[in-house]
Amino acid sequence: MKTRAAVAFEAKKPLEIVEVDLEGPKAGEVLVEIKATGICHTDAYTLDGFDSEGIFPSILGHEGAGIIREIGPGVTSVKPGDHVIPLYTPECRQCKSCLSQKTNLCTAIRATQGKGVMPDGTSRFSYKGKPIYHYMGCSTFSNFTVLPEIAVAKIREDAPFDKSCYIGCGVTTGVGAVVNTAKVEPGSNVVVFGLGGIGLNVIQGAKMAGADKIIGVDVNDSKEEWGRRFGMTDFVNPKKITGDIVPHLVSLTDGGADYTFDCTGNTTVMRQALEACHRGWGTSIIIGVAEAGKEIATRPFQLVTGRNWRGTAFGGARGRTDVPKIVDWYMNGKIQIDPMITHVLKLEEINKGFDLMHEGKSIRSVVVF
Ligand code: NAD
Ligand code: AHE
Ligand code: ZN
Repeated sequence: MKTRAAVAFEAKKPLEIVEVDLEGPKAGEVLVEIKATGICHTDAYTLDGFDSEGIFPSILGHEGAGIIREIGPGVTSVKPGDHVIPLYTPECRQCKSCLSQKTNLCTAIRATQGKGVMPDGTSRFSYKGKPIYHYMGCSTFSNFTVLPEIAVAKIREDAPFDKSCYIGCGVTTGVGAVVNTAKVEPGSNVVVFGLGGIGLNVIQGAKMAGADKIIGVDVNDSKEEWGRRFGMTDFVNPKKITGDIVPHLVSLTDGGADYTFDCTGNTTVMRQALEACHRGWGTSIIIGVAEAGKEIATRPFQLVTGRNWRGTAFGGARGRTDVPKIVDWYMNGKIQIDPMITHVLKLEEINKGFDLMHEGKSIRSVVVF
């Protein structure tokens, strides 16, 4: 079939809207009509050439929601008409990682996913006879896409696509980092670095978990109002304080934070986030994705004296199990999504979504098909 898609033909070039060819689902795969997709900073990072796994030409996008239109042989867990959220972190429930119950990082199809192909080693997308690569196993910047059955979460049908798509990455990543990875306890002091599409969800997760102080850090002053809207109690712009940010945060938190979260992808910030943790127990969670080649550093003494450095992908969520529950949280009013979707765009306007993100003018832009 033919489908409209925004194709990343080359790094650092705007996406081009073209009609691509899409092969139908093979065994264990499903065809999904994408109804809406968010634009996450990770898409921009890959488009900008910072992703060591970035492959071109490809169809980016990993934060979508849509409807199953066709299933391949052997598919049993979903059927045409089901509403689903594509999962860049699938859940096969059979691999060593899934069975361990210690991680959400299913390994069933990770190797082929990183190479931009389906589990059989081939792409379903092509343009003018040449393959176009998949991205993060999702490629939601296409009106139709093919996914392995283990990489879709079936969700309730009354959830609006233009909001639920954000659960495909940003919401689950931010809220999940708090509840699944850090397991923030009531009364905790929390510091969130980077108040964008992920950081604001960390804030709303921390508020939901009963955190006491929730300090937001951002270089963009306009983010203060955003943070306060979701439960932030204090705001720090590192450019506006005198002296180093770490002692400033340590004094604001009576000796250091119980939990800090990096939602910037900046390795200097990651170090600050660790060092702003309380001696003896503070835990810093890395969410941000750093550019290829970047490394983190700190004095080992920071860890010897009891600070913990951890990371999280997709908020530690097991997609097929946890995503439908997060959709329920949204539908029941336990978490907010609507105010964070600042821009709704047509596919033809998708490059504007990237510009708004780089200019710090959006929280989440959503493309509706
Ligand atoms: P975003 O662009 O919406 O937000 C980033 C925010 O960080 C902005 O408000 C920006 O002003 C702020 N910022 C930038 N540099 C800063 C600095 N030096 N100090 C303080 N604040 C700074 O991006 P997003 O969509 O929220 O994504 C945030 C990061 O999370 C990205 O690196 C993205 O790739 C990553 N991410 C990771 C996962 C995961 O599973 N681990 C999932 C989604 C996104
Ligand atoms: N491809 C990059 C790594 C990018 C990365 O860490 N991605 C996160 C999700 S970001 C979503 O917005 C993730 O899921 N990581 C775990 C995994 O298996 O990719 C690189 O450095 O090569
Ligand atoms: Zn993302």
